[in-house]
Amino acid sequence: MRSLIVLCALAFAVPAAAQSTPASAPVSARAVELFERDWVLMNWALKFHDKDRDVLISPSEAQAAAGEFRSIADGDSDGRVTPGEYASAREFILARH
Ligand SMILES: [Ca+2]
Ligand SMILES: [Ca+2]
Repeated sequence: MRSLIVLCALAFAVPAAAQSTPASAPVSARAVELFERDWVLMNWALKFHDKDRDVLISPSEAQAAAGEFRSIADGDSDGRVTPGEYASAREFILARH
């Protein structure tokens, strides 16, 4: 009985794990990643969305580019880009631009 109480005390003594899941990255940061991962998309984004022509995709430029990419890629307009849709949009961009 006593050991149980000690265990409980220990359990409460351990600070609540400060491991709260990190807030999901802002959309713009993820948009930048999308282009950093894929040079085809990066070239396309630089060509059409590098508004200040510094040859860098800033978060706001990435967001605009990602928005356009999504509208190109989302063939069935369900609001999500599946890997298949992503691949065909990539092909489309590669062939056309
Ligand atoms: Ca730029
Ligand atoms: Ca879709």
